[in-house]
Amino acid sequence: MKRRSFIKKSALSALTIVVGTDIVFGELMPAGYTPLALQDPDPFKMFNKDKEMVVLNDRPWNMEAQAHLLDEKVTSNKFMFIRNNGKIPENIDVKNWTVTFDGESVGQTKTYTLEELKNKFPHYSYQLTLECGGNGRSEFDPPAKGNQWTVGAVSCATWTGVRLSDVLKEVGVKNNAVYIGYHAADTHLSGDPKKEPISRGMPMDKAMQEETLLAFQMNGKDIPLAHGYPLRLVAGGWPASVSGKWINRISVRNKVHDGTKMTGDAYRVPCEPVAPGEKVKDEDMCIIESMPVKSLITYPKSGAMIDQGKKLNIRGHAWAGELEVAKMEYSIDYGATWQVASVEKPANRLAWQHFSAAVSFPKKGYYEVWARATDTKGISQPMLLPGWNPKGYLNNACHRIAVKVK
Ligand SMILES: Nc1nc2c(c(=O)[nH]1)N[C@H]1C(S)=C(S)[C@@H](COP(=O)(O)O)O[C@H]1N2
Ligand SMILES: [Mo]
Repeated sequence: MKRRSFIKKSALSALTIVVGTDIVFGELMPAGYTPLALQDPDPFKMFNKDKEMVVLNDRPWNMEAQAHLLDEKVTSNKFMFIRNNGKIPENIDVKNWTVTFDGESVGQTKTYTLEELKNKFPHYSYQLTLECGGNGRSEFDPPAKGNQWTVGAVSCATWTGVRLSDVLKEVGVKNNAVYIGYHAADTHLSGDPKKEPISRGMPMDKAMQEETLLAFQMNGKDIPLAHGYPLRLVAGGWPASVSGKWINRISVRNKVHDGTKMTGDAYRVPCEPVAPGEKVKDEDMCIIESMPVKSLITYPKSGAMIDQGKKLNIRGHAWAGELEVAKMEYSIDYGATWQVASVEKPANRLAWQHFSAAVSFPKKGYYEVWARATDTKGISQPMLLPGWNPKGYLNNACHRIAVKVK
């Protein structure tokens, strides 16, 4: 008779920890068998996310918040959206993590360990707004391919690290430097080691801004794995795709970086407005830089009820890419008239700003509260959709919540 082999005791106790409870009959589990609990991992547990986060894709992992989950002034990990283009790196050896500076326009090619970076350069902390270029994509018509983000692919956490500019000054940058391009440790879904899931970058002047960090902490702790542990670029106010996670190489380029997702329709929009669905020539596409003015009502949750005669206190955040938000307004009549809301100064440049208002309603019934931010150049959010583009980027339409007065 063929003997069945069973799982080893040590392996069983490790499994128990992962599953989070006793595995009854665990000693009868065949050796080499993967319990279903591990075959289908719980992303909320795995990434330490709130149960109300919404999973848009599991290959790669993409997850967004709902507006009311983003009510905190500084976003905690539990509510931070995840946008991955490839597979999250595994078995990170933080002691031996290095980042190499190279490229046509680097003064000298140089490699730093994480410890060297931390010890050599001063540390800075900033609250930085990171919004995926595709946030709001789900509303475009004709629809755009890609994750159907609604409103929740935005965050503003506190990031701590060294200034990219300090490191670039030490390695040296030639006069003909135009762009930096990042390379990272995540792997392509195809498994092909030669393919990078994403390798984007930024022009030198953005790279040299004092708020552009090579960060090793988020909200005062090690960066969570899904958000780029142990080292990520953070460039607030620009599409978050510029903020490379799991960074291990930065190239100083003598031309616009041409890595994966720098060309074609990726993170590029028509330089001039086009009709919805129109084909756009490659040379008429421009790389997205500063993100447009936008806001989000984070309290109350859409569907709120209030008694007649009472005021409804609303609040939320507003941001404007490289600019500041100068004015915040709300409307309860579908944009026919607008009332001013109060808006705070940002904690630092490129941090989102908090707004609030006490809203009165004339009588019982159904209302919508629409919020609209205006930046320091006088540009306001569009009430409904902004210009269409092939990949559905930059939807900064006014956020809206439903309210019933009873
Ligand atoms: N290495 C690497 N960096 C990356 C990505 C990625 O897939 N791999 N995704 C980018 C995109 S498109 C976005 S919107 C942000 C998302 O950051 P988050 O997952 O920490 O919220 O990371 C950017 N940095
Ligand atoms: Mo993104």
